[in-house]
Amino acid sequence: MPTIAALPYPYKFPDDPQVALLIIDMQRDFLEPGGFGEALGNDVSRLQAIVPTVQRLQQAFRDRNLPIIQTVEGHQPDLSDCPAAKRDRGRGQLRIGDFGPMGRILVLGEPGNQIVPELLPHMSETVIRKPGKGAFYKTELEIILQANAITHLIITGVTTEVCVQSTLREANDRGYRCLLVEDATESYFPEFKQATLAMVRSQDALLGWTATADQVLAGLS
Ligand code: TIU
Repeated sequence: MPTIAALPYPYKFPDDPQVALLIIDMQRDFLEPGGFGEALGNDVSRLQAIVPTVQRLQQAFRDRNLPIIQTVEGHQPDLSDCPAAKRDRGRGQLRIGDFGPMGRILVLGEPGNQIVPELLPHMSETVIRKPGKGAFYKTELEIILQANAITHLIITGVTTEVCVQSTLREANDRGYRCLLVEDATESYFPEFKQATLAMVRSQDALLGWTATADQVLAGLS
């Protein structure tokens, strides 16, 4: 049985691997200046560092013909799927739907809403567009996972304590076994990333497992 040397104990998946790579919101809005992340007052530069690591995992899954699902956080141009409570939040100059340096902030199809060039999906790969932080909320993700008999999720992306953790918790409640890749996720706040990793694997993997990308790659091959 394939096994990844994870914390708090080894992560095993079935002999016929029903494992998918989930890449959360690696979009320009969060990784580049001028997007939603910066509009919220964050220094976005630290998120760039994980791109090569996510890319290595993406290539490994492609090489093995294993499923890869990416998500993008964004709203319809008329903002009909953006609750007032989300749009109103914060005290910055730019809000969701406003025109910024990369087009309208957090609106689907705008330049800032594109996945970073290094991680662009192939035509055959799934991209889930989501209006919330969790990737299961008002999306087709669960139907796609069920249709492909996927039971195990290797989770990467940004930001660790917001969309990544929301998605991991949603997935765990739905019965998926989640492993969060330590060096393929990042936060604007290093301490929040560390806290998330600790809480995911606490209580003997109550929410999930964590491992490095190298450990995941060693377990896959
Ligand atoms: N602000 C922040 O840290 N994150 C988000 O708003 N969305 C995601 O995490 N993708």
